Amino acid sequence: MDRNLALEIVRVTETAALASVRFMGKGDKNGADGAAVEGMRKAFSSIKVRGEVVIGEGELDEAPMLYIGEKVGCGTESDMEVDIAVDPLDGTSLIAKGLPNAIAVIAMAKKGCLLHAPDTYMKKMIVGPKAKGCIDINDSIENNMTRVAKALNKDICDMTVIIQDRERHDDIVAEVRRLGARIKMFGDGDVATGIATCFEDTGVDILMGIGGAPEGVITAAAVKCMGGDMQGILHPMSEEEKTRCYDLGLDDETIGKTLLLDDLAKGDELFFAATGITEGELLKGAICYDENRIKTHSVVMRSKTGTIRFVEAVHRLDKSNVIEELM
Ligand code: VTB
Ligand code: MG
Ligand code: MG
Repeated sequence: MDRNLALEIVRVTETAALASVRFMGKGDKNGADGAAVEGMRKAFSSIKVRGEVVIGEGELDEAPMLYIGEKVGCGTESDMEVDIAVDPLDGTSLIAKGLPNAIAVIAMAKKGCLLHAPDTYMKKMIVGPKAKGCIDINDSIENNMTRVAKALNKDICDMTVIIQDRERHDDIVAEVRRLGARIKMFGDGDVATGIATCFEDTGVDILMGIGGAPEGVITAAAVKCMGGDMQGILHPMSEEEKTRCYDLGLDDETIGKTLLLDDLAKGDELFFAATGITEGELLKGAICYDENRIKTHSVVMRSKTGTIRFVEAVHRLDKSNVIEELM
């Protein structure tokens, strides 16, 4: 895959962020989400790939744009066929309140390399590169923490576990407290927090808990690029969610299967990009300088070389047709 696609996809997440940041703190989740989706889709039209959305905003009948199965990109016969997974705005409730960690994300891979995850939950365990090979989602928290602590050359009590603040995680929280490790809770957005485990400067060592399955696949693409590790198990929480799994051809056995990093994001032809919308652990948010200029902060990665780039960009609203149309 052309390495420059990495830089192309940053434009896509940047545009989503620019479009949705206007909704910061306005209490309008749907408005912010709609703007991000529209921004992302517009930016896609100039990317030379033959893309198919495998993780998007839902089925055709429920999502007008970036629906699963939608063809995106302006590629022709000679251009690469790719799988695309998007979350134009991960953290709609975050942006609605102006809280940290809302991001626009995209993962792209050679066709067939991203798991077509149903819209349900996923149990996840994620660590950074130093602890690769040390996690087993079916083993106890204590055993996992012991192995990871050893790999990180830390005591368990100096480890920080990042957990989404939900009742469903009460057991995990209690067990981590019993073991004496630190906890950092977050309200929403487990793509940003999952990725944080792979950057030592965030101080976050491991993510545990149940979040969105689509977000899980997107996170896996980034974790792969960074050399970290992740395991997941699909975790439907209602009959309706189970039906969604069956509709995708999954049976009970497959639903309960442990998904390794390579099952989530296969191979070595993966790209990932994220742009901060509100400020976060890893990325600053989109900042409005004046009526014509907004600055964005993004990260873009490519698995083949493992290059991680942080891209700061100042966007001139008066000089870009795409962006101007969105404002
Ligand atoms: C998860 C997580 C997302 O929403 O989907 C979560 O993956 C939903 O959990 O990053 P609840 O149903 O308990 O709210 C996010 O945090 C934001 O979309
Ligand atoms: Mg979203
Ligand atoms: Mg999301």
